[in-house]
Amino acid sequence: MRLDVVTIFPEYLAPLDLSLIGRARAAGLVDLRVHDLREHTTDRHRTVDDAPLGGGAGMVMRPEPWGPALAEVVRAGRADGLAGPPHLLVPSPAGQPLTQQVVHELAAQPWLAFACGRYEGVDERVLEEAAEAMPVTPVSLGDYVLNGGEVAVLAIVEAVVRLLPGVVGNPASLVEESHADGLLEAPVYTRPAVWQGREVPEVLLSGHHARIARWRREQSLARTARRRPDLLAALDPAVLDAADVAFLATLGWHVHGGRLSRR
Ligand code: 6GU
Repeated sequence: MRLDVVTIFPEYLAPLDLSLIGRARAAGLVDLRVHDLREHTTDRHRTVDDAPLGGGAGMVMRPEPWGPALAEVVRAGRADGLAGPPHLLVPSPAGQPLTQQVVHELAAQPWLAFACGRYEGVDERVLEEAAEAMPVTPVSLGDYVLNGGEVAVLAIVEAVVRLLPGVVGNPASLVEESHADGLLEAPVYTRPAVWQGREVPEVLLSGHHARIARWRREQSLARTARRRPDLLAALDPAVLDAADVAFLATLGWHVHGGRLSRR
């Protein structure tokens, strides 16, 4: 997978040399390139921002350097034999929420590019113009505000790259984790069986695989009901078996009109 990141702070992306992502890059599974937007400024002060037209607080990223910066990303990818264009992601608190489902869709793409905004955001015409040449998706990590897109890109790249074949050592771990099936995962434990007087749930030491699977399933349902009732309400009841439905009823959740709800 090819990844291009355009930013005014290339150093912010340094952690992508580390750990699992760093190894995936070294192994040639991902070709990640970071580009400095300021290389595409033409004025003496290498200005990338200006005041918002119409007034308001903060600064907006000027459009001028973005055209050539994105054109250079596309040109270089083509020269490297990519059947372009890339899918351009624009991190923004005003973007569409990034979910594990979206992450899976992104992991299936051959080429992603990221336009990191700082300040109050990027002049909207940059996105309009880019959208004539490539798919453009503003994405958000959640309902809070970061100072710029760089930290979001770190998160998005990690979420996507770990799904690529060969990156995570044991692919089974991707199936059991939170959000794989629309639920939060059950709590996990390791040795020692007693720590600070606290015991690991006895069922996990029983060796009884069916009982363990049922316990984990119920922990997963109960935790999701408590922490993320929105996920439970969005779940397709078709993924529930009779034991799930009976357990959820003990928590006050019932299937009604093809949906789960708490009554
Ligand atoms: Cl993707 N970018 C910024 N700047 N702030 C955010 C965000 C993204 N997601 C949540 N807050």
